[in-house]
Amino acid sequence: MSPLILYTHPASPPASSVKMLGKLLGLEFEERQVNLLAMEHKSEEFQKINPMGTIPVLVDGDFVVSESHAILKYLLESYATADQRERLYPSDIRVRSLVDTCMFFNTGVFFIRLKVVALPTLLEGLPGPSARHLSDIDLAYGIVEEYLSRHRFVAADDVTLADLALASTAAAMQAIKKIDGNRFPRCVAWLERLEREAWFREPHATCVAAFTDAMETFWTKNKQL
Ligand SMILES: N[C@@H](CCC(=O)N[C@@H](CS)C(=O)NCC(=O)O)C(=O)O
Repeated sequence: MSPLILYTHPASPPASSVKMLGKLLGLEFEERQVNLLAMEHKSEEFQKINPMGTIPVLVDGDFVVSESHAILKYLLESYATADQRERLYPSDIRVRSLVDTCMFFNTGVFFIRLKVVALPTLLEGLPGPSARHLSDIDLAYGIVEEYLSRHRFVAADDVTLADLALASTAAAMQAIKKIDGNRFPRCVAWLERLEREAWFREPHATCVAAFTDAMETFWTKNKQL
């Protein structure tokens, strides 16, 4: 069997969610680091692999899939046991719809609130988040808090793919705006609960350290421009 190739970056939350699932399922990835600062993801060569010019991208033999949420589902359907599949992406259509709701929220709203700060910081000299960025992030934490008021995890009482996606974003987001435990106590408790899981810890720690370092380094540099 050819190795699973993952185009990735250490500071990428969506790539981190894929690595978490890899750990949960016992999969090994051959990692290919993409230099975002050198705009490698927009090169002709990379865009042949992923026309969106984003990471992560998974290559499984002659099949290529991009978009972390699609990758999570692909890996689960292809490599998980029936029990793992049922737990992480339940077949009950209503539970599954809640998982999808959270994943679409992550891709369309939550992660975007991180990306609109991160990319201009790295590439356009943004010296720090604006008041609007910060209030938008708080609004998004409020939505996650509401999801967590309904279940122990974001979409169900057990971990699902939605937790991998949202928690990867939330963890890196702490570098931009910490979760206020008085306003969003369930969010804080949820992240702490996940941090106790071995499959979560290593990808989480690597991503948070790299993302925090990149933001702080560039904000310092950009303030001097
Ligand atoms: N919704 C996508 C987001 C992917 C994404 O935006 N990744 C970032 C790195 S964390 C990226 O490649 N940014 C480059 C760009 O958008 O130009 C996913 O979950 O895969």
